[in-house]
Parts: sequence; C-alpha cells; structure tokens
Amino acid sequence: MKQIIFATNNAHKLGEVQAVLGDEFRLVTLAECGITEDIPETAATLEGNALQKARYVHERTGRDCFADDTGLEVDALGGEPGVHSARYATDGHDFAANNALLLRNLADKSDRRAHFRTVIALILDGEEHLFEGRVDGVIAEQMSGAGGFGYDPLFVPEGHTESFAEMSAEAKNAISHRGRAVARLVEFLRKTDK
Ligand code: ITT
Repeated sequence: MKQIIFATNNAHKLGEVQAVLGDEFRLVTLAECGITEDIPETAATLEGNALQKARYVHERTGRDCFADDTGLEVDALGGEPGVHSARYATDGHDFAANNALLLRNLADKSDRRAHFRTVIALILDGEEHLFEGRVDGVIAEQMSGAGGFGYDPLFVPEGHTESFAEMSAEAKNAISHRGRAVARLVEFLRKTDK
C-alpha cells in the first residue's frame, strides 16, 4: 500500500481523509514521523497556512506529504471566521466556544449563508501543488447532532435539512469541502501513479 504523510494534529480530519482514501493509501501521522510540536499556522490565507504546514513537515522529513487548511466563511460576517476558524473565540481549539460566538454574531442577521473551504497543499517529489474543495450551506439557528467536529453542528449543507453533525461520516465526506478537495488530490496522485 502507498504511504503519504498527512500533516495534521486533528484526529477527526485524519479519520475523514483516510475513509475517502480507502485501501489505496495509508496516511502516516505526524507522531509516526516524530513531529509532536504544534506546526505554526501564521499565514493570512488558507492557501498560505496549508503550504506552511506541508513545507514544515517536508523540511523535517524529506518525504512526500500534504496538509489541509479549512475555514468557515460566513457571508454576513464578511467571510469571517475564515482563516481564523480554529481560534475564533479563544486561543485554543474550543469548538463549543466558537459555535456559541458564531451564533451570537449572527443573532440579528437574516442572511445565514456560509461555505466551508478546504485547501490542500501537497509536496510531491519536492514540487508543490494546491487542491481546493468547497461546500455551500447555511448556519442554523441552533446546534444539532453529535457527529463530526468544529462547526458541523451549525452547518446545514445546501439541499439538505440536517447539519453535518447529524450525517454519517460517509454522507458528509460525499459532499464536504474536505471530501471534494481530497477527491482532487487522489485523482492527481493516480494520474502521477503515486
Ligand atoms: P490541523 O491544523 O492540525 O490540521 P486544525 O483543527 O487546526 O487542524 P484547520 O486549521 O484546518 O484545522 O481548521 C480550522 C478550524 O475550522 C477547526 O478547528 C474547526 O473548528 C473548523 N473546521 C475545519 N474543518 C471542519 C469541518 O469539516 N467541519 C467543521 N468544522 C471544521
């Protein structure tokens, strides 16, 4: 089985992406590469952060790797939290606080449109490649569901009535920002026979 490093500390992401890749590729974790520290994410864009994470790992391991950076971009908030999605309410990855703040900031807004955008940066044989995936939807008035992570309990994808957190992992992956970006990554890897 082919192996590739996925530069993430987020176990939910790892599970989602491995499910999309199936048996064709095995994802190697940062811990398996001996990288235990938090990788800096200081760029101003999703593209910049995804590249920053992938370069960090490539410089230390010399191996093929990819990273994803994802943001929830809310129309009525001018695209926020966007690149700040992880640290919207606090310094850490406090999903409950982030969701509560999002609901407060949208309390008087009738326009609830939003989208998730994922950018994957791949470094393959020393060359950089970017892949993007996006899903449109709306921010619900209240949280529902226990699956997924992050903003999933508040995000209802277009054409659906349930939130991502109420869907099975397969159903989310089939239409999600990350599922779509990973599908493009896999298509590329197959073409290059990697
Ligand atoms: P790594 O950088 O270690 O990969 P992270 O959790 O920091 O993990 P991101 O910077 O890409 O990941 O994501 C920023 C935040 O966006 C994340 O903390 C979640 O709150 C949210 N997010 C990302 N993907 C999501 C998804 O599929 N569903 C819901 N929220 C998501």
